[in-house]
Amino acid sequence: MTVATPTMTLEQQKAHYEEQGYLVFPELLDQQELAVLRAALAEVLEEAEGLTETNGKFSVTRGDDGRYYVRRIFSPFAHHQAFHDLVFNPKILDVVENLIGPNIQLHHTKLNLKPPSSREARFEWHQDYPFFPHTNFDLLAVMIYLDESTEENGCLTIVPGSHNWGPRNHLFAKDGAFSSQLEDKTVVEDPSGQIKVPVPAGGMELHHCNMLHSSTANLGTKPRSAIIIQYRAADNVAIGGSNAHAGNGMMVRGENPYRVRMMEGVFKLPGEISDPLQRDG
Ligand SMILES: O=C(O)CCC(=O)C(=O)O
Repeated sequence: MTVATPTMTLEQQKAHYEEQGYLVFPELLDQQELAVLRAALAEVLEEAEGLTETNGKFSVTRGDDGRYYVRRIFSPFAHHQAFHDLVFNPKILDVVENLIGPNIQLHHTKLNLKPPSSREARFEWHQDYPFFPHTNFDLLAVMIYLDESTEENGCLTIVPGSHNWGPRNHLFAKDGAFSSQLEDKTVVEDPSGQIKVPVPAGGMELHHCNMLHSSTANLGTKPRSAIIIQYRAADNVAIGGSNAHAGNGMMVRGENPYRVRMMEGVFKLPGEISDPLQRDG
């Protein structure tokens, strides 16, 4: 795994992102910043106590032990000041600006939780772009880890360089029973091109919208929580998928150019996906 550190120049970070489609910053947040986010998570989760069904704020799943667990908080940005402020954290935006330019908008936020005893809290191989196609590919996911993510508790697996293969067709799950997945799985059959990306608590991984990625269920005993922030260049306009998220289209840095940058191509649109968990990749 290549790890981006403060010793990697901005040029090197950009070159690595363009070639490999991802970057990792194992120590992005300090202990104080991490503690604030973890306290915010605990506070928001208090509201989900006793919940047995998914609602507009929480996606709930039943664990192997029969208990109910939250597996996703939708739009955490709107539910706690600490998550709101994280979206504007200059340490994140400096990295993002170097990759997609000075004018940056929020697309959406989500907070994925992998409770130890849930085989369902996994993600099949997918790319993000097909879930919310845009007029260009300057769209990326920033994952900020609130717990250490390891191979045991379901860290990300990626195919470095796969973002250069362009968007692939997906079979979109229409309800909670299945996870959306790639139509042609042969592209992820060869494990030699895949790497696991463990990240310490407080670290950041980011990946291009066409990066092929997946993650297993949590097979360990420790939870794995990560907040995901999707940013896009301000001249990258959504052309499909679900975009009705809190803060969608909000400028987080720079100025709105009120201009659209279009790419040529033919892309499958996701259509209507009723399950909110499946809608956002
Ligand atoms: O949380 C993970 O391990 C992967 C998340 C992901 O790919 C997604 O939410 O689209």
